[in-house]
Amino acid sequence: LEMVDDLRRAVARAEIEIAYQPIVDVDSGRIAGAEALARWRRDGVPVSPELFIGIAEESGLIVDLGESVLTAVAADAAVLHDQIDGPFVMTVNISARQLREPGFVELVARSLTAMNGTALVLEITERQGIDLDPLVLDAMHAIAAMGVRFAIDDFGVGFSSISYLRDIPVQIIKADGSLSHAIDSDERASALLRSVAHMGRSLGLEVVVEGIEREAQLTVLRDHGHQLYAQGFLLHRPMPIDDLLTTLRGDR
Ligand code: G
Ligand code: G
Ligand code: MN
Ligand code: NA
Repeated sequence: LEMVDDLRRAVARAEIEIAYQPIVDVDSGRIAGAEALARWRRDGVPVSPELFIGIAEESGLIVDLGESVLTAVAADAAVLHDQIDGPFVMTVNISARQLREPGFVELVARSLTAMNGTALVLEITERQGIDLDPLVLDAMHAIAAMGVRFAIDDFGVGFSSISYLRDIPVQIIKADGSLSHAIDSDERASALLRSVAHMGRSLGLEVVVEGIEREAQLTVLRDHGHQLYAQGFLLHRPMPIDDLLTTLRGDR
């Protein structure tokens, strides 16, 4: 059987699971939020997200998969809001395709209400480029008007990232892991990341640095002098919601 058929069935049966990777405020060391990452086990065997998200995008299934992810995240966020003190931000990856769906703005509105006070960020990647036609921009502005923020994911590896910052309502940059890879060993790498962080700051954006795997990389971020957020295997691996709740209880 084709993988896309199995994936379609898994989405219909709500078998897509969510792993949450905490996002840490570098200065305080505290968890500020988490990124929701879709996970699929096909006959018990985990399928690489790169693979099944790619298949979902090519087949159009990403619309139903994305709805299933947002709905599941909203339910988890409501539980989190009841059990954990203080503000918390859930970030969810979306595909540009979803922004063209007539029902998407309404889906986001419903999900936000269900989240019960937890903040929502939608990550869009510039990897394949986003066509910024009026349909997409109108949807983004309608969603932004609800208080949902947008993040540019994989920032720095695409081809039109800087013009996006001018043209779309974005409040957060997620610096791609390839930018942080050598910041603890290579002066050019750390200068480049510093420049991205300064640019974000001068545009009034929050900056999340991805791919932090070593203490020495975190030290570079701490020495940066401005508020940054970090995400990476050194800090926390993606985890099930129950583990996230346990981790947050220890963190607050
Ligand atoms: O979980 P992992 O880091 O392997 O994710 C691989 C890729 O899949 C990343 O680019 C991530 O943004 C993407 N991804 C994970 N979950 C989702 C999702 O729910 N929707 C979309 N559109 N992309 C996702
Ligand atoms: O494209 P996006 O940024 O959404 O991808 C998120 C993916 O990055 C997730 O699949 C997650 O598992 C992965 N990831 C998170 N932290 C690290 C890290 O420190 N190193 C590497 N190599 N991957 C990471
Ligand atoms: Mn992401
Ligand atoms: Na990224």
